[in-house]
Amino acid sequence: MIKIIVSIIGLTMIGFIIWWFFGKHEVEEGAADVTGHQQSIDVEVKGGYSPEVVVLKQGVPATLNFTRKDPSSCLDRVVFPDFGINQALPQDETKKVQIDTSKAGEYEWACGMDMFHGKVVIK
Ligand SMILES: [Cu+2]
Repeated sequence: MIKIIVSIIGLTMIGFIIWWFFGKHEVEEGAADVTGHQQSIDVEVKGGYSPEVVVLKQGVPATLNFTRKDPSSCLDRVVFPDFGINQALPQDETKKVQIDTSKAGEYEWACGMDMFHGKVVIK
């Protein structure tokens, strides 16, 4: 009887581990609004980034409007290593981050401690 219980617990844990590593964690994607020769998108910062993936049009100057609604100091900076951007995000203020869209590609951003991540896709 004990053996059966132990096996069931073991299988449940294995199942959980498989789900944790291989399960689909949904990624929210958003495309910037293009108006004339400008594009912009709002990104909410709250326990992560929403949307987490931002799609931009190549060659159109882009602005990401970050608004931090999370009191945690973990998210009080946003860093784009590829663009040399390290922007402070005061709580409940919207900070504009200009992105150079001249080169297509995927560029990651992160919080100041590199714990939360987002991505800009330029195409
Ligand atoms: Cu952090």
